[in-house]
Amino acid sequence: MKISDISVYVCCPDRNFVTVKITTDEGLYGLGDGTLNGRELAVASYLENHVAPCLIGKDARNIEDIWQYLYKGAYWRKGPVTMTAIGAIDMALWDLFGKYTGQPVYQLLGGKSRKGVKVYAHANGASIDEVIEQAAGFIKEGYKAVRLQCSIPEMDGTYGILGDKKDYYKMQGDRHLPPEQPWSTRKYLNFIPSLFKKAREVLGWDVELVHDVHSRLTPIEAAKLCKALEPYDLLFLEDVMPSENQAEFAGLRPHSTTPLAIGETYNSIWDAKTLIETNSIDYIRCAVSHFGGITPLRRLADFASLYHVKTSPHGAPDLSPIALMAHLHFNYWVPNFGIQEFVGFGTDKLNSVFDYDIYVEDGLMKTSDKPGLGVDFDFSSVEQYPYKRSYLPVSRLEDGTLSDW
Ligand code: GCO
Ligand code: MG
Repeated sequence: MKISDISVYVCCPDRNFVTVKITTDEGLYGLGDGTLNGRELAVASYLENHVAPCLIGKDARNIEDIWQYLYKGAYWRKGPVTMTAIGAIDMALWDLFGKYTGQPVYQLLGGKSRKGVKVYAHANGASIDEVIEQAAGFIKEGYKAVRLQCSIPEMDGTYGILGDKKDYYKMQGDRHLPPEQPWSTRKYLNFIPSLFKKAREVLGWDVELVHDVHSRLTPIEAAKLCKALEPYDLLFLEDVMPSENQAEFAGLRPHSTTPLAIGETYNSIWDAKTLIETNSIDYIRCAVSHFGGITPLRRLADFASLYHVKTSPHGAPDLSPIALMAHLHFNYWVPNFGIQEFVGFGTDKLNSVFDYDIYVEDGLMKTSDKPGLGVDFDFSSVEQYPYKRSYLPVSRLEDGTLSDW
């Protein structure tokens, strides 16, 4: 089964997505997600100009060798652009191998370890009442876990809830440049415990609650928040501070039993190694696309399992349904699975472009037994919904200083 063509498709059915199609001489094709929010064309170019030419003629079944070839063979290792490109190729190869063998990918990984994949939904709102009302709706639908994000009073903008504003592009203005949002750590820290206090009062204690800090705190502020939220028993607190300095996380642990999650921006096991082996985190959130594919994610999960760290892959709307399907297969199998982030089924436009086989039943995500990843793509969407430049927002403190995302 030799690779005969690799094509890259960039389209924008309400958001930009980069899709890789690997075709073989037997006429089969596999799909991979190469979307890197705000830097989509860099990955597309890396794939088209630097990766595709090297892979034509290679045996598509040699997934591991192709991964090593693209990682070790490039000399310039790691980095989000490189690893997202490798991730897209790796996903497409697993999809292909599934189609070639007639097996769903979870079966090739070692089979199902569970009935379904537990997910957490997103409740986002402009006020505490709005957030809690949304969360209550999810619980009624059967969800067992919900992430709560709320706008901070007296702070313009919508911290943590931008992704759900459907006119995402409008916020970026006519020139499509990064929107700017104000940030005040003091206002945030003064407010956020009251969200969780009210949530427990109204929603009770059965539901698992999550919150994402988006790396905005210093170590001492992070310790303060972990302690303040401890009474509300979170499943985890995500990205409580930036992690370039992995060693800093160990210092947080003695302050609080609030579990910690991190990893959505990581693209190599080296980004997580110290955090894991010093028992500094509880959940590792690396994504199949940005981490270089299913192949390295397996190695990460096995390593994490030695330290009781569970997986919780990133599942924001800027990962395409191809990555979502890859996560679903991975999560069905991975022994130390924790929970999957899930933001819902996307807009009508998105669903007209991607045909993906998932459903959620009693808070568990499931798929049927289609070979490969169980996802297809409308290749004409590139003309119908062409790429639109887009950026994540930028944060500034109230005095104008640029702050962490
Ligand atoms: C999450 C993420 C997203 C990211 C986005 C960046 O946990 O879902 O933090 O909100 O900001 O995926 O591209
Ligand atoms: Mg996050």
